[in-house]
Amino acid sequence: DDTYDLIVLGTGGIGSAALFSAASRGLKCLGIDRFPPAHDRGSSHGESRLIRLSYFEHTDYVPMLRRSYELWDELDTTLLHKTGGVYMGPKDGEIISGVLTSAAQHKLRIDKLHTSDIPQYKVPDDSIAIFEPDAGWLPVERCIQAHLDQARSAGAKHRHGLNISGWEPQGDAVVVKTDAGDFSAAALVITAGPWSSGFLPRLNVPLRVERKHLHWFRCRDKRYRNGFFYELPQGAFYGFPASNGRLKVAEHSGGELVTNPLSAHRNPSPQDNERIEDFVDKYLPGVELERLEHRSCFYTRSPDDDFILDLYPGLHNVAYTAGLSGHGYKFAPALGEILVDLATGKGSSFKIKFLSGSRFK
Ligand code: PYC
Repeated sequence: DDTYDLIVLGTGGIGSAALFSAASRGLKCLGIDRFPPAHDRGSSHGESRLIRLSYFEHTDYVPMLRRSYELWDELDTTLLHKTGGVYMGPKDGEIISGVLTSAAQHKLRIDKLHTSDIPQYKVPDDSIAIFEPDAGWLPVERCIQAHLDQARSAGAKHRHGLNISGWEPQGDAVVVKTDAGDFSAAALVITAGPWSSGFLPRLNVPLRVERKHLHWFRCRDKRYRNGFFYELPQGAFYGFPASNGRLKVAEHSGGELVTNPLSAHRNPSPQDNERIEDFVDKYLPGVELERLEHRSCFYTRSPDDDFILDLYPGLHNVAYTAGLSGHGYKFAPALGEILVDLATGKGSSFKIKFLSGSRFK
């Protein structure tokens, strides 16, 4: 029978978590995706994602992050690597002032560092460094696989390799149309990443898909044990603890606009390479300028870089998130839970008004 309590359209980073949340509450649910689990065509691949609690982007993300920390541990205690994170930037810059504001409002643990404590990171003269012990990283592909495996163990169906042509409300239900037939459910969660605009015609908010480059440089220096995030005049850069003689580093800012994520080329331009090499050269003195690997992924940016998380206009049983703007993966379990709550009429106990789809009007 192809009728479900809930369907998840798109089982990448966030959809896999929504499917798990739905299945673990005993809902009869189906996840559908065009690509196989933990694929590299969207925004949730490339070994690792940062997780941080003292959130500089907005203080209202913090309660959702606390919930995510709990849920990551419930899913599998080996996923979240709490290595601590170092933030570096001007005192009144976006990152440092945002971290301090969130820490003060939510009473979070942070420590000011002396730049001499962290010689492996070069801190510009006008900047300060803050350590957050609760920050760390997540092995993104393993996390997606864990959500899907545990969703299936709890009874969810998962189908990939299906082209989804669209969805529509039909009476009280919602029908998802695919090249393998139609599937119907009482509720729908849409988590389509860079393909969101095509599945959310009534959202009417421009989403910009940008290509971002991930680089792994040789690093034999054992002092790189933390996640890190730099705000510099030339842009924002971040990276991970070194492991197996490699350190992953990337630029959060910049990136080319992409019109079709499926056909977009994946290569860094000479300028992309120059920017990352210049960053590594100037700010990570123990990292060697030998690049061992490169991959690319996409950010889907909302107009203000905050997530969009809401019910679909005019429907009480269709919830979506889109425009996670390159900082969403760490929230996956909390977002999955909130999306299922919204689509099943429970509302949310989190403050999510600042993420509403109508805030741009
Ligand atoms: O959310 O921490 C983050 C992040 C860093 C770079 C991209 N996203």
